[in-house]
Parts: sequence; C-alpha cells; structure tokens
Amino acid sequence: MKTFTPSLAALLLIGALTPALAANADTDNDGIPDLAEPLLHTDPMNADTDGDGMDDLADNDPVLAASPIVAGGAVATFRIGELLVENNVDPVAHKDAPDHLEVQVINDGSTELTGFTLFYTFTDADSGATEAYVVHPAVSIPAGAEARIHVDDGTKAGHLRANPNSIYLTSVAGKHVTAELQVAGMAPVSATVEKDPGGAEVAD
Ligand SMILES: [Ca+2]
Ligand SMILES: [Ca+2]
Ligand SMILES: [Ca+2]
Ligand SMILES: [Ca+2]
Repeated sequence: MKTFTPSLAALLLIGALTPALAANADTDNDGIPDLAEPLLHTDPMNADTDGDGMDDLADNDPVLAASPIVAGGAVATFRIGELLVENNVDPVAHKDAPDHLEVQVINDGSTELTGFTLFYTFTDADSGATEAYVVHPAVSIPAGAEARIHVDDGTKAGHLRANPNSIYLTSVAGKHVTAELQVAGMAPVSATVEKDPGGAEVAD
C-alpha cells in the first residue's frame, strides 16, 4: 500500500492558506505570540511591557522594571496632588471613568516642567506579586499650573497605555500602589495609595 507523503512545498502552501496560523500572530513583534502574552502577564501591543528597555522575550522579568529614579538633586518644584487607582472621573463628561492610574502633578515653581519619568508599582495584597513599570509621560506643565497623567487604555490623546494583562486589571485582590515621579536634575517625588479589593471596574 502506498502512503501519501506531502511535499514540503505542499505543506508550506497549506500553511499559508490556513487561517489557524493567525494563532501565531505577534502583533508587537517581540517574539512572543499574542496568545501567549496573557500567560506571561505581558501586553500583546507593547514589545517592552514594563518599559525598562528590554523586549518581553529577552526580559527575565517582563513586568518588573528596575527603578530608574535617581536619588538626590535639587529640591523638586512640583508635587503629586492626587494619586488615584479607582473612582476616576472624566472631567469633560463629569461622569465615572474606568478605573486607572491617574497622577495629578502640581508645578509650584516659576518655570515650565517637562521630561517627566514615572515609575509605578502594584503589589497584590493576596499573592504578594509585584509589578513595576517605567513610562515617560509627554506632559508639559506651565509654572503654577497642574496636569494629570493617565495610564489607561491609551486611546485618548496624551494618555499612556496600561498593560491589559497586569495584576491591576486581572486580580481582584487589594493592591498597594506606589508612584515616583522625577524630572532630570530634581529630587524625586513619591506617593502611595491602596486599592480596595474588587478589581478594576469599568465606568458605570
Ligand atoms: Ca508579542
Ligand atoms: Ca509584548
Ligand atoms: Ca522590558
Ligand atoms: Ca523587566
């Protein structure tokens, strides 16, 4: 009895025509397929989920960035007002906004401030797991003014994209949240907040 053995060319043709191969899609081109990113708690739309400069595949801790914050420097001329991780409000619609990290920054100085680095961490109160992220918000704050840094789905102008597979969005445990903010040459400013158990909620 003769066995049918498909040629390599035929297999490649079948592969190219099989939609199931889309399962291997790697949207952010970091070497980790989209379908595997949630298992690693990484972002399928961000090659460097934690922002530490190492792509997710090469990064031994892809959701744990080392702190880039430098101690010392001149006294900061800005401060963190509110640090929110729930009960956010949409200032335009005056309605609840989906829970997200929001940092109010107040510039008490006499010069405009720009070039911020934000380092933030989530620690899960039940599992003890910690994630840490570095982002560079593109905000400029005039002297005497304030601005708000938003880390959410990143679809609004000026908003940063949060990792959709982070413990902030996937665990319903309480979280201890820290934020450190720095402008080059100035001492860092920090704040902490506790997130109640129950998970991040979408707007009402
Ligand atoms: Ca990927
Ligand atoms: Ca990724
Ligand atoms: Ca990384
Ligand atoms: Ca890392």
